Amino acid sequence: MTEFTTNKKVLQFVEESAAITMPDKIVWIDGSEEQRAALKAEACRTGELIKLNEEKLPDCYLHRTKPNDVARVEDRTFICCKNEADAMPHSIVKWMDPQKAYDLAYGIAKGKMQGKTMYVIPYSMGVVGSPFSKIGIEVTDSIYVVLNMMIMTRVGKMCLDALGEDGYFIKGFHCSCDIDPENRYIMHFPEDNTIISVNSAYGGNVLLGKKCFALRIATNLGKNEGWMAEHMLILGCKRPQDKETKYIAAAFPSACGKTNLAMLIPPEEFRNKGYEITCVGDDIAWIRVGEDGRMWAANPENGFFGVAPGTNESSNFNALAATKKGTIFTNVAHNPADNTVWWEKLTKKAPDFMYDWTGEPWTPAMNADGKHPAANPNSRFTAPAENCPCISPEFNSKEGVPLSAIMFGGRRATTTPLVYQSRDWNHGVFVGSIMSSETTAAATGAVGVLRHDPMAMKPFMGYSVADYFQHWINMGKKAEKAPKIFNVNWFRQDENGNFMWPGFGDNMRVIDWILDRCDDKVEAQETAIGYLPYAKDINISGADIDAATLEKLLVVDKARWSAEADEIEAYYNENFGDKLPKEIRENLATLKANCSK
Ligand code: GTP
Ligand code: SPV
Ligand code: MN
Repeated sequence: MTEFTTNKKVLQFVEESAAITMPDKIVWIDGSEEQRAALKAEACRTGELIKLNEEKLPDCYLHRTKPNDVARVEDRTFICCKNEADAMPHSIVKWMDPQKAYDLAYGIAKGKMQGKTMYVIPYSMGVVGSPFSKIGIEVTDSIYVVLNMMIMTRVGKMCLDALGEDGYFIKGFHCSCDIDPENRYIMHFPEDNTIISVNSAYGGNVLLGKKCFALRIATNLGKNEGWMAEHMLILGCKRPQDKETKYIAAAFPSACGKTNLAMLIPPEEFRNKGYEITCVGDDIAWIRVGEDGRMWAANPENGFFGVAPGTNESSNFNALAATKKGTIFTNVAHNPADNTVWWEKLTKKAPDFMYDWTGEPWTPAMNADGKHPAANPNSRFTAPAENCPCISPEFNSKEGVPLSAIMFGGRRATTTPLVYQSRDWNHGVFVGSIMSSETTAAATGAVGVLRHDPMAMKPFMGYSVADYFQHWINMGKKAEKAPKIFNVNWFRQDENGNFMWPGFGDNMRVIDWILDRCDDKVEAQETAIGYLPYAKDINISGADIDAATLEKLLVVDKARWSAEADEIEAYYNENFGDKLPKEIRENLATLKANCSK
């Protein structure tokens, strides 16, 4: 049937998918530049892509999705395993019986590729040939998906070669169908290593290597095989006082600053001393315990699917630089004056006339009330990792990088201090488990609502949350030299709703303290929630913050924490009951006792 592979399971999956969707033809994606160029030309012809200014943005394109299809749909995302208890309690992502799910999804997709082409994308998450690498095959009717996958993953025949005759792979079935939000389903079958996505053509719903595979399916693989799949950036930090680059992985919920932290440019004073941050990954980390007892992390992706609004030369110079060539923009505004793109805060002043993300004429006056931005708040760029000026020299390392620290962090206007360190690994797991964050535009639904989001993984765990906590505890036992665990909060607000911490590049000042703690080079104050810095040990010289504000950011308000602990207890009881690991329960008891002292 094809010269690409003789792997019977791959061929069978492609045949079965075609039997359901009935495409006019099937095209295998070989990863070649010729094929990619032809697909881009085809997408421009149909209007799926708009070619942008070749001088200013070479090889860059704009794509608009349907207005009903602009973000992940958590309430339509399902884990489909035989026993409901293996997926639950989960409260955001839902459970569905596998057979029911297959019938439903294949029923919806029946005949939906008639008159269309079905593309077969062989791809690898992770460097092909590395111990981290896992192969996926995605079938799709969308050229946009193909071109995005070619940026976000490693695509081509070498993936089929790596599979050989009998290797296992993750099946991804995507069919755009009618982009009908009422019949949109994102389904995961961890027992069959299968993903099905119907009626969407947006980002995390359809680039199946990303959240669906590298997190929801991979958490299951990791649980069974003894590793971890996490919603984490990975950065390298070189400091003048250290012999080697140190690595940190950090879990923040969607649109809470991973891409920004991963590509951080240190403040001038630090740069002059020789501080440097390099980016290994901005969204997903796969973590294994090495023979040396350390945890080693690798980024399974090959590009960045980053939030556009807010990205500019001063907030994230490196991300912006990464979007200057070979990039696909989704749902940003189009500036016809020079055929480029724009989004909120790209420049201080918006161009006088543009087409907004839906393609309608737009002027700045139309957004006087802030309710009609030119770019969708969840508009994105898909940029090749190799474009990023600060990409880590270890980006393609087969072993990954050894972690010194893990950070958790969310958007918390109150309560959570700028930074604190957990007392030990299990306490760190507790700290991750109690994360809450205000919701963002990255998923459909209300924005700014505080919700529990353990380890920033609530929408991405492929199995029961309590078992996932247990897996974290087990991994800590396995790693003799496990990283130290910290919690950060860049988003504390004052009485007037202004952010108190300058954030962005200035987050270097917190990382500096974290790495000093990892080396036992700085004292800390023991508090009810863990170790906090003494204000004098956070270097704020040259930063736009005064000493009094920093002091406020480092206060542990016991009354607030006591209320928080009660709320956490209710949340645990309601969701996990007896399944909650005892180590987590013990740490909750300690927090409660500390707050009442
Ligand atoms: P996903 O790609 O959805 O997983 O998002 P992300 O976690 O990579 O978030 P990203 O870095 O794209 O940042 C999202 C938003 O948070 C942007 O609007 C940023 O401007 C803002 N942001 C990032 N870092 C900081 C910070 O340190 N302080 C403040 N106040 N805002 C920040
Ligand atoms: C996120 O929402 O965390 C993202 C974007 O990284 S998406 O791929 O759509 O999930
Ligand atoms: Mn993300």
